[in-house]
Amino acid sequence: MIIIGEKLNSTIKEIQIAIENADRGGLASIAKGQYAAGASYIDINAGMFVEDEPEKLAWMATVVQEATGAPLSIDSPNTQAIRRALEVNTNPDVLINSINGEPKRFAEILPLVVEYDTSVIALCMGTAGIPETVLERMEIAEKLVEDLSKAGVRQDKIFLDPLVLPLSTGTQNGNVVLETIRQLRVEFPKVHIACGLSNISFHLPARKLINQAFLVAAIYAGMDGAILDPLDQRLMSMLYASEALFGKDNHCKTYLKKFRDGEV
Ligand code: THG
Repeated sequence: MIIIGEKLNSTIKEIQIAIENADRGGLASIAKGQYAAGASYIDINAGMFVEDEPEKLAWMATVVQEATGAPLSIDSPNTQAIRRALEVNTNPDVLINSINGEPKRFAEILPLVVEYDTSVIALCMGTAGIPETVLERMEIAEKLVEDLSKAGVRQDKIFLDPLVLPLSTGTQNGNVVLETIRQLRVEFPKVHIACGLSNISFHLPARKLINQAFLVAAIYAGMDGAILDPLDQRLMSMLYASEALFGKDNHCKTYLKKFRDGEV
């Protein structure tokens, strides 16, 4: 499972304050914690700083790299901010979060993917926003994979994000995303599938419980990446148990190791 650590996001108040105060130590310790807890990528997001986003995101990239050397997931709607973060990035393994089927966004981000030889999260949405149906998401995913492949992006550098809508706004929203994952896995065996977990539980109590149940089902459906909080030990335990259960952990090696290390 490719884990993208979500904690360094300016929508979290504590992180926003740490960025405002240029608190290197604070950010560095959360980055180190996530990396030690098994994150493959550290997501950085400075979206709350609309005007200063490019500068803040580049600063976050520098701090995280100096603290951990970890691969970054550069999370921004702002092309200039992504470019600034890529300019200071030193790890050849880097993920742009994200591109989508909207022609303007696609045309802006693709040159960065190619120039910096990055991996990229491709959202299953186009100009009309997040589609209601599985079929519409599949059609967008097909075009994204085709267009990225034509530009020379290898399939194992593409992460399709089926996009998660809250259960609180639609009873079938869980089924829609799980069925999208299942069909994506059949159609694109070599492409990664990753999504953020927490949208599913928006506006519900005991959110972590719903997020955990969703994680198990999504792994079963074929998801092999997730944007989550790797410092949440219960969630990570559920992840290791699920990978063992669904035949993704040879001889339960990872599960056993995590148990011995006291992480499960
Ligand atoms: N897909 C892609 N990128 C994304 C998302 C996605 N980036 C943003 C978001 N969704 C994923 N990142 C976060 C970051 C923080 C929180 C939720 C999603 C968050 N954190 C709280 C905290 O840590 O204090 C609470 C965590 C919790 O509920 O346990 O809310 O879907 N491509």
